[in-house]
Amino acid sequence: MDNNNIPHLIEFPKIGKPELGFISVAEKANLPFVPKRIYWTYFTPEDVERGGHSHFDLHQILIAVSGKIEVTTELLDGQKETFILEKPNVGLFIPKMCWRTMKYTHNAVQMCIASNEYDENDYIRDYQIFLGAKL
Ligand code: T46
Repeated sequence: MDNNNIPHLIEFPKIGKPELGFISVAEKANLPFVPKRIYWTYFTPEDVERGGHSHFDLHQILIAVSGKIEVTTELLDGQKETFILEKPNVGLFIPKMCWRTMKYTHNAVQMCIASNEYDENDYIRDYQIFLGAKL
């Protein structure tokens, strides 16, 4: 299976040193797709679970630029995984047709690098419809 069909972590360069701080960079050379949108999620109460959907066509990379995010993923073949994001230089690649949920610490800021513009028609928000979908 192509690596771009399964959720996986991407480590971005971490430039700097503890005495000065760090900078991480996402650019063409280390991204699996050309981004068309970037958005960020913040101040999510700790008892709220976000996500609960899949996308027909969208690829994404989630990065906890601050705080900690627990992400669960499920592919159509039933493969389930849980990822903890808590390093600002590490992102989670989420392919299209992947069900996901996210839980956040209150200080978490989730940056999402997305392969397409926002399109509500690209969402599958019903789990049973997701399970019945064919690739
Ligand atoms: C995803 C996970 C990881 C917009 O109007 N424009 C946008 O670009 C986005 C992302 C959202 N919205 C509206 C649509 C909904 O009314 O904001 C509301 C919440 O969006 P959503 O249900 O997608 O929120 P999350 O946090 O559950 O999911 C978000 C992404 O939207 C989604 O693509 O995979 O983060």
